[in-house]
Amino acid sequence: MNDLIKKDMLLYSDIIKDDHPDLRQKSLPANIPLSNEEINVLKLMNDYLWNSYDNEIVEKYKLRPGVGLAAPQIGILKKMFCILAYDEKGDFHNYCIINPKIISHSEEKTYLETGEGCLSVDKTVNGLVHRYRRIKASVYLYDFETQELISTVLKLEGYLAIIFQHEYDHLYGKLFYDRINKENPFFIPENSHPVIFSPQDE
Ligand code: K3U
Ligand code: NI
Repeated sequence: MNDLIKKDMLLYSDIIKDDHPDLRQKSLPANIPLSNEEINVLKLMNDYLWNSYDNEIVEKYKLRPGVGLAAPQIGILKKMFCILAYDEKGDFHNYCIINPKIISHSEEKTYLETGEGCLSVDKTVNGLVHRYRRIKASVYLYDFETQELISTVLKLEGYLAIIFQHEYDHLYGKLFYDRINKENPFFIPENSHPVIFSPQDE
């Protein structure tokens, strides 16, 4: 696949940036069952996200933290991504997603008031990204503990739905800033409402 899979840890420098043509390609489906190489890639991506939550590791290796990472961002054009995040209620989620397909979505949209960022985009891009508030997606989920690959339908809403759609876009060569209204970056359609994060206990 490429030399990355021989590594045992991903660094921020392994993540390609938005001037790289691979980030504009459509990815191919992963093998079902996954090959050992594909499992290694998923593990590297998921570990990067876990390391993002460890301040010591972040400092030591100069990682840029993230809540999601897609295979094309490390130059592997396969339909695979990982999500590791707390939702707006404070519940923790970790998914390794393979061959996703959004099968339905709400009419209602949602957005982050602070806008979106991307580990493949070095600059701050001002503007809002409106995405479906609720989505249903058929996916395969990989569980590293049981080594099981299960086929299921994921139902996500709010912040998790935003992260899913951001990562899903990476599989189709799209970047978050492509979706910002060019004339009025802060335009809010009538059917779009912000994600409200509940205050977290100290
Ligand atoms: O949103 C970020 C974040 C980092 C630490 C704590 C909380 C949030 C960083 S940017 C990010 O995680 C991207 C990662 C990407 F692009 F490489 F996949 C994912 C993302 C950010 C914002 C909205 C949706 C998805
Ligand atoms: Ni991104």
